[in-house]
Amino acid sequence: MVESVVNAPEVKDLIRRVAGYDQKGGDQRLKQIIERVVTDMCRTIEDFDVTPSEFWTACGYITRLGQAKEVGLLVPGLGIEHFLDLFMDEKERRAGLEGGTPRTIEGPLYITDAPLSKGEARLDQDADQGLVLFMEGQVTDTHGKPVPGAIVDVWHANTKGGYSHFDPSQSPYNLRRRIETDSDGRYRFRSILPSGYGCAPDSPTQELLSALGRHGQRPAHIHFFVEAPGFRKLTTQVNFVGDKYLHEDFAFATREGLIVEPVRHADPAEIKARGLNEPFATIHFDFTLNREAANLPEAVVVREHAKAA
Ligand code: MBD
Ligand code: FE
Repeated sequence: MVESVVNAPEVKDLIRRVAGYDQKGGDQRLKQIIERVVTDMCRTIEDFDVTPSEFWTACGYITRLGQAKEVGLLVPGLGIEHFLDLFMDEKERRAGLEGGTPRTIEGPLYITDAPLSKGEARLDQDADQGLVLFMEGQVTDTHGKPVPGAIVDVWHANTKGGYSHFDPSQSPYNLRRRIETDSDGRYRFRSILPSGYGCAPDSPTQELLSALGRHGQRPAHIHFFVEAPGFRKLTTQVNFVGDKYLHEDFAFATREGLIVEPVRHADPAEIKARGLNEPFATIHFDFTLNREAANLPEAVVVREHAKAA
């Protein structure tokens, strides 16, 4: 091709009108972003000689993705949710912020308003064969000072990799709790060790991943939001040493500082002391929160969440 079609004056003018530049009303920043996105789309079509049939195949795919409510699943699969973390990290660094527990992606399976309790909670309501887990730790500031009254909002999958609400076989709020830290900033909970999540084989998300030669598996993980007045909200997860997918996460969420080793306890006296009759695991994990400051980028992410009915 002699000249770029996208660069032709007629196309430039088309995209400027698409973005509403010839109109008084509307949002200036949105106009700029739409102009960029549409231009980049046209460039992709031109550079790869995308045929109309290929283009409409992609449109059909996006429609199915939305109908399956999987936009929030493909976004981490494409690494974009992890990129948002990297971008936020860099903006914080440029603003002089350092330290604190690393953030990592929220993912698409959070539910608001999980039961709230003080100091401790039991997360597992439904019968499951998972290894009993006791997890505890302390929330502190970057100087090690405890943060009492912080809310540790925790959610994770069952041993089949399913999350309550999204998996109708589980009871509402199973494996989801909010725990307020005690006067020493401590939280503790009893649950079961989760299994990793895998995209459903017949899902639109897996369809694209497979076309890229990729799997749709996550290592086992436990999600957290940690919030306290005067501190930056932390969104994070922990993963477990030795997990097959630890460094093969389809959502790219594994980070240094977030990998824990559950300690297995098989001593009969310890088992008895916990009121159990089988081995169990413990995890100690402390959260370090950064203080809020006016010059920092907004840490609270506004995002649509499901609410259990
Ligand atoms: C999950 O459990 C998850 O955390 C992400 C990011 C994607 C799919 C399932
Ligand atoms: Fe998850």
